[in-house]
Amino acid sequence: ERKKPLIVVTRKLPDVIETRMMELFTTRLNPDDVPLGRDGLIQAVQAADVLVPTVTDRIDQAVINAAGPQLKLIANFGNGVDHIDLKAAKEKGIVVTNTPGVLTEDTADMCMALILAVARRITEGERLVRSGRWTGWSPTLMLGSRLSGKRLGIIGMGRIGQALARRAKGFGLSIHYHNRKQVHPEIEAELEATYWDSLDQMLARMDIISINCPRTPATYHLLNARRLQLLKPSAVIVNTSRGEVIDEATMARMLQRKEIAGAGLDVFEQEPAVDPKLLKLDNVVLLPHMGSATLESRIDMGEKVIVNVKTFVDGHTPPDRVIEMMF
Ligand code: 8YV
Repeated sequence: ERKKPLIVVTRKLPDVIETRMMELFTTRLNPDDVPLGRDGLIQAVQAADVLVPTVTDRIDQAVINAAGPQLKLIANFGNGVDHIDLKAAKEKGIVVTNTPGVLTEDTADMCMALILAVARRITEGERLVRSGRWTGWSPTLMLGSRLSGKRLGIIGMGRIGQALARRAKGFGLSIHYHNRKQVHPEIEAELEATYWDSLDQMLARMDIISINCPRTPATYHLLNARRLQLLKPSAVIVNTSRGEVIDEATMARMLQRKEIAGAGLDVFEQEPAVDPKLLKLDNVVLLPHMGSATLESRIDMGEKVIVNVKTFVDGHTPPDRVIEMMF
């Protein structure tokens, strides 16, 4: 009789998902939710037939090389797979899957929340009230900037970018975007979105920039020093994608010098470390990578993982196979 495949899950997942996985497969969970670390990860890939990692597991070439021949599937819990060396996995015949589609709306909500929070100084105002230093209403207290009538430039017009555009339209923002290719004319018409083939030209004209592209070799430091300097000093940046898409140190310096007006950041280059300059600034809103952090998204993501694992274990091609990340 063939041995049942071992599924190793690297982090604590919602209870319903863990219970279901235990019913369906021989599953090794991580109830303490302490990240496995490099050694733990290497042990995991030596034992597992299927690994279920998250964004906090750096699965680089060395980890892939350390994997035993039984490891055939990496079913990522999450959309972005930039923490996985896809090339090394492919060379070893390991299939990689992700969880697209189910976190779109929640992540777009978070983009919108960050845009509002920065423009209307929501967290700054909250800090003032909690500090006990609020002395009462004044005509000039905490003046932010109006959203309606402003221009939003979306970098990466995939599912999340489009979901953000729908929301932003409702707030009276005009929608602009840069993408590797123009989206379908019907979608463009629905969103009343203007396509910019030139990212540089778009950057120079926007009031708000939102990063909604994956982190790929092509998008590493896409907003580098040169491009950040193209922004208007009144511009605001929002990032719910990956920290590495922006040169964080340069952005922090420019925010400090008011060369960029503000930023709403859910992701950072060296999570959980944040550029210390950012921590001191009132014109930035900082969140701990919680774009898709709703119970509903987490359960849907877990269900996607289960379908991918089950389909693969049953001998078929899993629905969410990732060949490469595109931008
Ligand atoms: C997750 C994310 O929280 O899906 C992604 O790419 O960044 C988030 O939804 C995290 O990656 C889970 O691994």
